[in-house]
Amino acid sequence: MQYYLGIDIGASSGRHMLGHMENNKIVLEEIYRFENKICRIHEKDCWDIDYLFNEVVKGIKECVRIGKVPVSLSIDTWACDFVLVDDKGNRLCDCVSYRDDWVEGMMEEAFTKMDKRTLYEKTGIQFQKFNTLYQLMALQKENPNILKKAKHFLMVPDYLVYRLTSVFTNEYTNASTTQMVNVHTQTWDKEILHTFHLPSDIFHEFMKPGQVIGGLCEDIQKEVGCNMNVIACATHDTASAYSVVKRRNEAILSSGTWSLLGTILDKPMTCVQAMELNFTNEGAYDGCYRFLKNIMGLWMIQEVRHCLNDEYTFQELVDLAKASDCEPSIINVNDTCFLHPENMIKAIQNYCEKHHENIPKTPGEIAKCVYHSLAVSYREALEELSSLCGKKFDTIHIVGGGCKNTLLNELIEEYTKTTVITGPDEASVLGNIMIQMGGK
Ligand code: LFR
Repeated sequence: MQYYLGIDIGASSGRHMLGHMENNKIVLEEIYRFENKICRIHEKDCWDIDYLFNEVVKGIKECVRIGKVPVSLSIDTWACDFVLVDDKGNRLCDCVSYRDDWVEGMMEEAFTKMDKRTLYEKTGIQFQKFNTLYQLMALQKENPNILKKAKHFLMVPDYLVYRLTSVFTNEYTNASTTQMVNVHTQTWDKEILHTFHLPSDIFHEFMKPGQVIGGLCEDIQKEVGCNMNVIACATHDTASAYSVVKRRNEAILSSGTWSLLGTILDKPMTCVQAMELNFTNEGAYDGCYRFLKNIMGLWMIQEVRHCLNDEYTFQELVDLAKASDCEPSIINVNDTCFLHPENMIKAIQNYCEKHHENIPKTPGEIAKCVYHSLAVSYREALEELSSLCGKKFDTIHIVGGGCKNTLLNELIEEYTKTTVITGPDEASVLGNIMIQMGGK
């Protein structure tokens, strides 16, 4: 039996899943799961990258322990975040999370160096205040020496791969989200790097999904007790998730901590309208483009749940929302006040007060407000997608953990007047494994 190990790390958890072929179908088996969360490190909201690496290794060991040694592994994670490494392979900075506010004001400053239109025409990337480019500007301001010492710029999966293999590489789909990659040539944009005083030699030539990066380095081989190939999948989780939808011309919603609503295009769309609606053209696993919009997503309800001391399960929150008979208050989930509020419930209530909506109070009312508002934001994004692509979408294909939320699926059908197709829920890890298997 040939096993392939997909390691998928999201903002709230990571998982190791083994995949193998059985009767022409990929069978997945969960081997190991671990928690992930934003931690306060050196007064910033960060990912504990050393902890994540240790968990990666623990999960590999678990495969060995149960006697299912994979032929290869690949890692996918969220995008935009990075670390810098020096010539000896030492990490020079913390892995700051895209939710930290160190990027405040950077995007506006960027436009004084390169105008917004040029940046969009070149990269096709949406304007989010946490794009890697703006994070690098924040770092430059705070501690310019770090960039001077840096020899390697690595996105989160690139860094984990480096720790496993000793190979420095940048994988294309994740790099495409940095807003420093030319969308037309699919290479680092030299003019952007130059304009923003970024040393071009720290950015490596791209690995494309499917390429073998190398074997495990000796130390890791000793620790886990075997060797295997490390392969570049589409290391951006959304790119791996989108890769499982084989039908073209469909609206796709990758539903997890973020909701990513869009479609696959053969050519990037960088017109003024696409820029104004803030659609992004991110790299897809096969060289095409994921033309999509970021929507705040299930982060909203995850944070509501934390504010309620994790007393309710997600299903209980769904049930309470269903049972609530109030008119749902509708909020703009994409308002930046929801990106990382101290208290999500207060943020929702303040927003409602400011916008003359009824203030939801009970857990059921709050959950109802979130689910209805998400569905409304999907409707808006779908309408924008239709107008940009010049066609109507009759179905939305929902992949990722969020597709198991039947209430949300019903609301999406109701608000968007489309048919919802769901699954797989483990889309990122399945995409990851399919790419390792050679795109089966
Ligand atoms: C989803 C995701 C999105 C990206 C966001 C931040 O997990 O990767 O695609 O915009 O996280 O990196």
